[in-house]
Formats: sequence, structure tokens, C-alpha cells
Amino acid sequence: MSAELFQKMAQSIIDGDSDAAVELANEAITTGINPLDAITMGFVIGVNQVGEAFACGDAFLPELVMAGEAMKAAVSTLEPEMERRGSERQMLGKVVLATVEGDIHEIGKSLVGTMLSASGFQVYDLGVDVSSDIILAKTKEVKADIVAMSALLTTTMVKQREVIEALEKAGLRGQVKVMVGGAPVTKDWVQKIGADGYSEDAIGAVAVAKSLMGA
Ligand code: B1M
Repeated sequence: MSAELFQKMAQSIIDGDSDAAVELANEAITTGINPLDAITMGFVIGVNQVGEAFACGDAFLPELVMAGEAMKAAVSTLEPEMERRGSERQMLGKVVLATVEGDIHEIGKSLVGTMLSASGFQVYDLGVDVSSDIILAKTKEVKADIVAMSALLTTTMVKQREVIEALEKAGLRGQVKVMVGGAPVTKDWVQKIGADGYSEDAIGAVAVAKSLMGA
């Protein structure tokens, strides 16, 4: 039963059909399916398929855009339920979150933000295409414990290093942990840029953030 629903979810993204995606997300909520399962076992399968087709030249930018819009609509529909299910309510720490400069991919970053706030972190989501200056200013302003950066492009990953360098220059690196993520981010990259942690997905991001806080 769920398998069929997951398949329909993937298909709604492949079709770029935001209305169907929202309807299926609502169906997941009413039937008690874990919203994160709906995302990872349903909608993400579709968006990955469109991404692969785009990489091979079998799909074009309009399809990528429509898939992205449908994915965003589905995740936004599921977000309140993810927040509602978050059981831990104590404040674990302050996180400044952003997709780095030059990069407008927001879905994975927002998912990480939702999971972190559902798990008890206070999240300051600065959005996408955020410069190191803005990240630095917000880090200072809120006295963040963690700076969390997403990058989906091999060309924008370098901005993660730029932010770490800016934190060092401002004398803040000793007071703040840095975690990074996004499809092209690897363990090697994390070591190379001197970040404190990374994760391949949103659930892992919560575990990493907690361990960085010593929780
Ligand atoms: Co773009 N795009 N895109 N895109 N897009 C990719 C990333 C790409 C791999 C597609 C491909 O070619 N196969 C490719 C990058 C290639 C590369 O750099 N090697 C690509 C490209 C080339 C581009 C453009 C350059 C296309 C163009 O214009 N010619 C352009 C770039 C624009 C820019 O940013 N300047 C572009 C644009 C877009 C859209 C706007 C159309 C749209 C985004 C819409 C939006 O976000 N509102 C889009 C989409 C949808 C994708 C794919 C298909 C899906 C991304 C996504 O949302 N995944 C993507 C291919 C793919 O990844 N399969 C692709 C679902 C999401 C839940 O996963 O974001 O990976 P993800 O996040 C995960 C993990 O990575 C991790 O947890 C999340 C949840 O599990 N994670 C973290 C993410 N951040 C984290 C942070 C953490 C920890 C974990 O700690 C801080």
C-alpha cells in the first residue's frame, strides 16, 4: 500500500506536478506515514531520477525547474508534520544555516533546517545564495554554536571553505563549529577545508549537530 503511494510520489515529481505532489503529501499525513519516509522513499526518488536524466541530456532545465517546484511543494506540505513529530523540545544550540553564495538549491538545506529545529535546535535559516559576509554577521549577532552550510554544485562548494576562512579571520573559529553538506560534499572535502562535521542526509545532520554540541 505504502509502496504504491511512494511510487506515485516519485512520479508526481518526475511529472513536475506540484498539485499531485501536495495531494500525495497530504495523503501521507492523513494515513500516518512518517513524513521523512515520504520524502526519502517517495519524492526524492523522483527528483533523483530527473537529476540523472538532466545529467545525461535526457531532460532539460524546464523539467528540472518543475521537478524542483513540485519537490519544494511536497516538502513544505510535510514540514509542519515533521515539526509536530519532533519530540525533543529543549534548546540544544543555535544554528546559522544557509546555502552558500552562487547556489540556489534550497530543498535539502530546508529539510536539514526542519529536522534540526524539530530536534531542539534554534535554527536561523538565511536562505540560499548567501555570502560569507552575511553568514559571518549572523553568526556574530546570534552567537551561533554551529554554522551549517549546504552546497549542491561542485562550483559552489569552495564557498564553504571561504566561510571557514572568514570565521578564522574574524577570530570566531574557536567558538563555533562548522558542519557542511550537499550532494557533492565528501569526507575528504570536509578534511580539506577543516570543517568539523558533515552528513549525507537530514537525519545524519541532526546526529552530527548533536555530537558537535556534545549532546
Ligand atoms: Co540543479 N543541479 N542546477 N536545480 N539540481 C543538481 C545539483 C545536479 C547534480 C543535476 C545533475 O546534473 N545531475 C547538477 C550539479 C552538477 C554539479 O555541480 N556537479 C545541477 C545543476 C548543473 C544545476 C544548474 C547549473 C542547471 C543550469 O542552470 N544549467 C542550476 C544551478 C543554479 C544555481 O544554484 N546557481 C540548477 C538549478 C536547479 C533548480 C533551480 C532547477 C532546482 C532547485 C530548486 C530548489 O531548490 N528550489 C534543481 C534541482 C531540483 C536539482 C536536483 C535534480 C535535485 C536537488 C534536490 O532538491 N534534491 C539535483 C540532482 C540531485 O541531487 N539528484 C540538481 C533533493 C534534496 C532533498 O536533496 O539537496 O541533496 P539534497 O539534500 C540532501 C543531502 O544532500 C543532505 O541532506 C539533504 C536531505 O537528505 N544535505 C545536507 C544537504 N545540505 C546539507 C547540509 C548539511 C548536512 C546535510 O549540513 C549543513
